[in-house]
Amino acid sequence: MTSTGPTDRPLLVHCCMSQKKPVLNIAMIGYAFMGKAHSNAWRQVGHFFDLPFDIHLHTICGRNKEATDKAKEKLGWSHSVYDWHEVVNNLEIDVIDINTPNHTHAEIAIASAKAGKAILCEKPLAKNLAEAKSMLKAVEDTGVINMICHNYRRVPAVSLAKKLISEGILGNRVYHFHARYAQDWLCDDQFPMTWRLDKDTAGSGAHGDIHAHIIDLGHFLLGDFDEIVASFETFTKQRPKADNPSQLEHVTVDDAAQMIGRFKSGAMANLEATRFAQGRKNNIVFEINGEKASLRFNFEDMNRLELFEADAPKSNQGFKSIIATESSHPYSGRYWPPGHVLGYEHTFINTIADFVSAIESKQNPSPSFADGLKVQAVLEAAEKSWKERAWIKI
Ligand code: SOE
Repeated sequence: MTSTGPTDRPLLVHCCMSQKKPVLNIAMIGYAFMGKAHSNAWRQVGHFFDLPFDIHLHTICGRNKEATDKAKEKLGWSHSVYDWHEVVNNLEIDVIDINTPNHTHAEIAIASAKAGKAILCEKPLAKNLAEAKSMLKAVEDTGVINMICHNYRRVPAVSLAKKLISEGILGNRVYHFHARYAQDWLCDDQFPMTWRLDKDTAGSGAHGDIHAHIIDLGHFLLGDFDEIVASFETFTKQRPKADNPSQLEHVTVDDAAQMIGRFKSGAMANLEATRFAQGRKNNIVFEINGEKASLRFNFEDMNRLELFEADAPKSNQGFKSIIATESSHPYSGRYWPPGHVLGYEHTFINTIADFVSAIESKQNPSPSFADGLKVQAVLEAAEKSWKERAWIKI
């Protein structure tokens, strides 16, 4: 018996009573940090969400045979291949999950779209705006389901902030969005060169890697930016070569980025991303100040959302701390009873759960490639601003 698969291609469905749901065959390209996080999410998602498909970790793909074969065993994939064209051209594969260095996103995503695959792509969407536009055109021309993995939207406390904002908790006017994404893994000037420090492979440094996340959170929580001005810095200009530490190589991307500006709503924006904040391992903080309330989030305490309401009685007014683990809070009820806190890995499980639901409903999830393009437009406007030392309209 055959039926149409999740991406409307013929799918051989084994007729046996135990298999009540069609199988969604996943191929993942890349096996490093994000490959590990995504593999865990693909393995776990069906344990916590009622999905319309059985998820099969079909094939993992990487250029290094030994490392890819090891990742296949360790991360729970059925097959391993060493050329991404094999999974894109494999008719059994329904989904391509792209976790590769930024310069390969466009070529792989465009080929995957033409092959009719649903696509999940790590951020940033591309190296630059032109590539991002070509990716969006490819998925729009082919109609495949597409998503960019801005996983921090699906921290339950962040999704709760979005829900409260949508319900009007901030009042009619929002005054400030203040956000910072700070890491410290490059403070050691002997840390060797990697692809993330080379403009040809990464496109940019902290800017596209982590500024992208808080730009997306700005879009998610408060809407589009109107105009911005930005500045960048590369604190360590040269680093030891990974394969020959006695030789130095030029760092061709930013170590830190700053951006101020306005949202179309009129709210003021103040963002900063850095890889040089000693002690900040993966610290995302934002505070939103509105007419009626303020919201504050700190990823180092990711289950908590702080809320100040101006109309609360003066006698007990103050920031209250909401632990976003109630079943009524976004995603939280899928896991454990209240108070049993969640972690970084759950943001990927939540993201992939919504991606799989989108494949069934054939309705693009958010953030889609169109949202990823909006981030890319802000990233590029910021680089233009710094180059011209000028304010730029988005
Ligand atoms: C490196 O900065 C990195 O792995 C980012 O690329 C991820 O998006 C972030 O979640 C953790 O840090």
